Amino acid sequence: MAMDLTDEQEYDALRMRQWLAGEADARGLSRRQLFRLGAGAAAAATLPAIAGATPAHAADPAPAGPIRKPLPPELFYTFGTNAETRWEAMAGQGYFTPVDRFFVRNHTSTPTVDEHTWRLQLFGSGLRHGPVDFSYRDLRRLPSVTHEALVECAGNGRSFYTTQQGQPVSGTAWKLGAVGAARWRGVPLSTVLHRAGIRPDAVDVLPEGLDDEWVNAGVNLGRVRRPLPVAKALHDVLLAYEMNGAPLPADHGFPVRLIVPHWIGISAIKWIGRIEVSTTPLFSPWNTQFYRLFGPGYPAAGELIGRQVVKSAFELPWSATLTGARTHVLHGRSWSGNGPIRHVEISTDGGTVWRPATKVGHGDAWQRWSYRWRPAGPGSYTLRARAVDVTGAGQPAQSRFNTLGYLFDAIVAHPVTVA
Ligand SMILES: Nc1nc2c(c(=O)[nH]1)N[C@H]1C(S)=C(S)[C@@H](COP(=O)(O)O)O[C@H]1N2
Ligand SMILES: [Mo]
Repeated sequence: MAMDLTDEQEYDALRMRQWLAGEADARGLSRRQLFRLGAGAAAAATLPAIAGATPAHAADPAPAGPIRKPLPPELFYTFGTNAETRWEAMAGQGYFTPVDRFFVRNHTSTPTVDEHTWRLQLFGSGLRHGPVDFSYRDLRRLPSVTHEALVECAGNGRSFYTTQQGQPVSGTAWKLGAVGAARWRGVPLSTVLHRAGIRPDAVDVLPEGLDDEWVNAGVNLGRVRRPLPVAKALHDVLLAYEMNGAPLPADHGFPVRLIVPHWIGISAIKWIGRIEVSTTPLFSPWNTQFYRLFGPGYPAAGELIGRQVVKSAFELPWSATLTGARTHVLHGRSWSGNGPIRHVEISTDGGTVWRPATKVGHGDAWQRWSYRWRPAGPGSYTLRARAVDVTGAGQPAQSRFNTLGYLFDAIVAHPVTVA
């Protein structure tokens, strides 16, 4: 009977019913967006022009210096306001992704926020005694917890829709490097919501960033914000102020960001400034127009994305050259939004023979592995890795197409030359 609103499918179905029953609060949506959502109009009408595997969001003009940290080309591919980790830069690293190579996904640019004047403002119909503020010092004084968690963009792997499956999609043409693992320390969002006097009948929270408003295809969509069901917000979400043992870097949300374990990167609002707490469902373009699955076989209004899918990557350049037909130890990582990885298999012959990789250590964020490979001789090869998670979810040969290219989970064919 009780719905599991940490399950994004149930959450979305409920919200859609509430929407159609006129129970939703639609501030922040234009009348055109409302019309499209309510009428379930053809999803294609809401999409930016199909841009194919373009190197950046077609609609995003890149302002000068959107990212603060250095982006050396041996560590990153850069795409306008975004920077992707090169997987070869993870070779020889430990479990966590060092900040100097952690991917950055900015809608606009990294803002400068002064932690002395910063306030986290909570407000809305879901609070018992009206609006409440927390300073950085207030948060630092509350009991803290540490989570090992990934941040991964929902569009990670998007370019393979085009290069492997021949399907044009729009959005940043990431390979597999829009993901990173870190130790995040901060205050559970539940602690702050309870201190702020959250009402038992609150249903949604809407965290919002302090970065600039985002203009997409000439429409100002306002500040980056995406609702979370109260069930998830009270479950395992963190108001994080530390990343890998140091204060959050500017590009990753200083002074405070959300960490929403297992859910897509857009949930993890950086530079958080305000949280609306509401007794009526909330919507924003980030859960109506973007970060939904549109396309053949999906509902006209699209399907909400919550969790990430299963992926695997080799810690090798794209494409790689290995010297000598001798034994090479290949390293890589696999991960899933459903929980731990059960096993990983490797194919070096185009996907015919699969052999188990050896798991290396364990942790809550991802699974490291290694595989000894002795190529038969010099020549061209494709390496493949596929993982299965604790729920039995694996990696298919083909990923199910959606127009915005989210949730690519298929096995990736990694080109390698043995010289
Ligand atoms: N305020 C704000 N939060 C944000 C974003 C943003 O542009 N502004 N980008 C989101 C997206 S789409 C992703 S994938 C992650 C990326 O986190 P990172 O840049 O720390 O890797 O942040 C999310 N949080
Ligand atoms: Mo993202």
